[in-house]
Amino acid sequence: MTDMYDTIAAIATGMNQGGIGIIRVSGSNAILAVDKMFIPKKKGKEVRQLDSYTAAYGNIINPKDNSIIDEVIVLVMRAPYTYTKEDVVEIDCHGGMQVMKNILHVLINLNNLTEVNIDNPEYNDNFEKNTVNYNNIKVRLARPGEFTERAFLNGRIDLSQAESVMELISAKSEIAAKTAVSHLKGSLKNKIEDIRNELIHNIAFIESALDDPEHYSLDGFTEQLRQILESKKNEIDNLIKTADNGRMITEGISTVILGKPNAGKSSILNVLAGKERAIVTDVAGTTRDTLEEFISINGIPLNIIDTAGIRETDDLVEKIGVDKSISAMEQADLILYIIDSSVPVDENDISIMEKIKNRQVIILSNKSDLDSVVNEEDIRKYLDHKIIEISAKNRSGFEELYEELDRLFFQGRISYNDEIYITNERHKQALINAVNSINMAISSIDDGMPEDFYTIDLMSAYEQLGYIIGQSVDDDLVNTIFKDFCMGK
Ligand SMILES: Nc1nc2c(ncn2[C@@H]2O[C@H](COP(=O)(O)OP(=O)(O)OP(=O)(O)O)[C@@H](O)[C@H]2O)c(=O)[nH]1
Ligand SMILES: [Mg+2]
Repeated sequence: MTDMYDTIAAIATGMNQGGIGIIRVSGSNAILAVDKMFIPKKKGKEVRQLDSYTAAYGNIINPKDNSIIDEVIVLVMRAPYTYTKEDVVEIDCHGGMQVMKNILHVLINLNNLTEVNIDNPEYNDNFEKNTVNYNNIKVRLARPGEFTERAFLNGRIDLSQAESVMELISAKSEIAAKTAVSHLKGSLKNKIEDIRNELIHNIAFIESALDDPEHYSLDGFTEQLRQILESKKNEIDNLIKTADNGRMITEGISTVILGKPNAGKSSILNVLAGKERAIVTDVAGTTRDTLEEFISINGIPLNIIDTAGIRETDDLVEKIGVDKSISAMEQADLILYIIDSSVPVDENDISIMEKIKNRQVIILSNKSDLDSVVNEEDIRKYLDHKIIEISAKNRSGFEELYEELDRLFFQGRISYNDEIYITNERHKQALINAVNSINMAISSIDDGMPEDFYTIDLMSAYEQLGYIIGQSVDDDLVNTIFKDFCMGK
């Protein structure tokens, strides 16, 4: 990365109207660049004079015409104890978009200014500024994710931690945020490093023994190595197994509301979402298209999909809707199957129940406020999942649904404790490749192959694991990862 030494700047607080806005500047010119355009209210509070992690109050001016752009607070953080390990200055201004753009514009054009206007009365007060050499102070606009990329390239964090910054920013639920923070703190990195250390230790031992058979003996070593490899393989396999939960944590548990027309699916979505999200009418076939809503119930992230009621139909549009319902059902982690308990189970119900019997299902027997004509036996012929009586109209029975969700996903499938979750497809693939390489090494041991034969596979497992934390990854990969970040991060 040839532009690694440029000083970079960006609006860090997003492109929206807020109470305050922060412009972040990082690199060797950061302090002098902001110094050039900042007039402190108090003498001695020039940016260049500030200690690390101290702030000063004053005006940002355009040095070209001395006009005041905004009243700000600047915060100086000196290398190496900063986000990027470089000098960082943050300008804390009045959040307006135009103001932030103006400050950024001046920053990245500082180098085009010939001389600082020394006729500025503010500068005269602050005559020291005239003795500072501001030549060649260049700042350019940061690329998305470039601050975090520098934190990685400067070795402050590994790649898995850098990626978790992105996860944290986009976390849609408490549990997703917690997982991202655990990655940020290095939980995954530490785990991967432990496994890699074990591998490299054994590779080194084999290499030494082959080079120097007099001092290192490989007698009995392969049996021992085989055991170690089995145990490391299990550890990696366990990580891979968390990927499903990891995906549910970050994207939400994909939950489809399924049932025949008029069962009350959209009414239930509205209760769950706490707002009138979907149209509800007594016309069977109201919902024509799938509709998604992200909600969090007791911290459990659910991506809820309301669907068109499933029935045999000749209506072309409704048919497309029904096909979409079925395909959403096929991809779902969880199905909420809605039965209208006020009308008998019919062939539409039976066809749905047959489709979902081997899936993760909670049966909601809706309209419990009306007289029920559906017996438990009518359902039990097809499904043996939990049945909960609810009424979308009276909003009753939902507590029991929430408890069931809790039971399924916290105590059952998602045991949410200090476990590390794989939330990233790239990490999962690297883990799978590492397991494959370890498996090859194990079969070579079983086939009695010479040691130098399987060190190649062990080395490849070591490298694959290295990709997760960003060891020997190429620039293209680094660029791809950081380009999905937002500006200013
Ligand atoms: N009495 C009673 N009526 C309900 C209840 N839930 C829904 N309804 C009514 O049932 C009708 C259908 O509700 P919807 O929520 O539109 O049903 P749906 O399953 O989404 O129907 P489609 O979109 O047509 O497949 C509406 O008139 C609702 O007011 C309930 O718990 N009790
Ligand atoms: Mg509907």
